[in-house]
Amino acid sequence: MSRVCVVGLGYIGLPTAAMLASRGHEVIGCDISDRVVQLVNSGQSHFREPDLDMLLAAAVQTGRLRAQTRPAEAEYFILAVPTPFRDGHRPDLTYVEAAADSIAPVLCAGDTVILESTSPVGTTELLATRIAAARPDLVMPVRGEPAPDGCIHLAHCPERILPGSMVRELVENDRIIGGMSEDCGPKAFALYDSFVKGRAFMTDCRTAEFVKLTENAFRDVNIAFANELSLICDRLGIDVWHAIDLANRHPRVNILQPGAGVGGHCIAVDPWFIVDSAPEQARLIRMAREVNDGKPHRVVQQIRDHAERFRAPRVACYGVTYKPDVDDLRESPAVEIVQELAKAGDIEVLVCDPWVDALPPQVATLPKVRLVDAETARRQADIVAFLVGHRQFRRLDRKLFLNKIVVDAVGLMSRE
Ligand code: SAJ
Repeated sequence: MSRVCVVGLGYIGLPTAAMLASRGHEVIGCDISDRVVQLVNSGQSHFREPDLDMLLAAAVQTGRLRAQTRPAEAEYFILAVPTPFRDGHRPDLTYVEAAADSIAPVLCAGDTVILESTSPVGTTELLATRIAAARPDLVMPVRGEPAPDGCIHLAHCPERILPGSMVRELVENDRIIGGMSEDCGPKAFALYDSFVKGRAFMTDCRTAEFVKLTENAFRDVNIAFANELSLICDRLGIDVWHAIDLANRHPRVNILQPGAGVGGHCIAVDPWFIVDSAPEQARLIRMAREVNDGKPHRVVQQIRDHAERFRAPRVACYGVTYKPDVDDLRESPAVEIVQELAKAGDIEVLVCDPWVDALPPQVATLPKVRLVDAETARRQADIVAFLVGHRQFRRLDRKLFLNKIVVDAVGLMSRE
């Protein structure tokens, strides 16, 4: 068993830390937030995720996981920090740099540093340069060359787990391990081997970085195709859900589902890293981002068109999270829709979502937005907008909405 320091106790770092502890490793979890550190040390998660609470409580109770605000000495370091973008969709690597700076003082010869954050191509090398600058006494591997004796081992092992199924996918998914040099991959693999049942595939760090970005760009492009079909079907008066269902009866067709837009902190972000690194070549990937980013505005327009006929329109928005059956609000297109609707001040917006117990901060201070239960929303609204297909909404009796104007961005009224 090893001593592992996990830097960043967010959506990826926390389940990973708890999982490692459950397999007998001694885990130090680090986070810059005192609140997160305190919660974790009391065995609680700061977000809802099936099976995580149990895993985490056990990890803390057994003393195998403890959280603190600074990294400590360990044989393995896993960096799971955010990699957002800044203005102009340029990658913002300040969290990776800060994580590198924070571990540098406690690194010892022979340690292994694994970057799990989804990163633009070249980030693992940047990490090496950053650590080398802070610790000139340490030997760093050079990409494509054999690792020198006693060097720091560096690898990119991108996370791939799906919010809502994280604990299961952490164990079952195959992993890509991209070593800085050939000897780095097996070092990282030894740690993952203790809990991953899926297969591990070795490659170099640049390929691993690219593969992860490709996975999310693939999904984004495919969702954009479905969203584009929804715009075309609106124009042609065809039920897009029914049309997709029928098209998917073809053995080689598998169209995804249109929605209110693409949210979350991955698919709406990562494809931009590819566009940023190869702007002239990544035309389809950029276009998919634009189609998906345009979808919330289209939904707002549909609602506004209906609202015109009311003097004081009331719109019920069903769902504000970024996707069904999670409490995660990051980059949520539904929040964007509520915000855009409410900003003009002429529409009253009733928000209902069984997964949240407070209005998202972006809309909480807007004057005409209220959080209500689903039944109140239905009774009081002139227009009902289905924005997220939560399971609680899928169970709603469609007959109750027959006398309402419905804008159904997620096909709740069309599905069998
Ligand atoms: N969505 C649609 N239509 C669909 C599927 C999804 O509109 O048919 C929307 C969702 O409502 C949501 C967004 O797309 O707003 C993204 O949801 P998602 O479930 O497709 O993906 P994420 O962002 O929750 O997680 C993704 C996963 N990547 C892939 O499936 C390729 C996950 O495995 C990654 O670990 C994660 O990104 C990440 O962290 O990168």
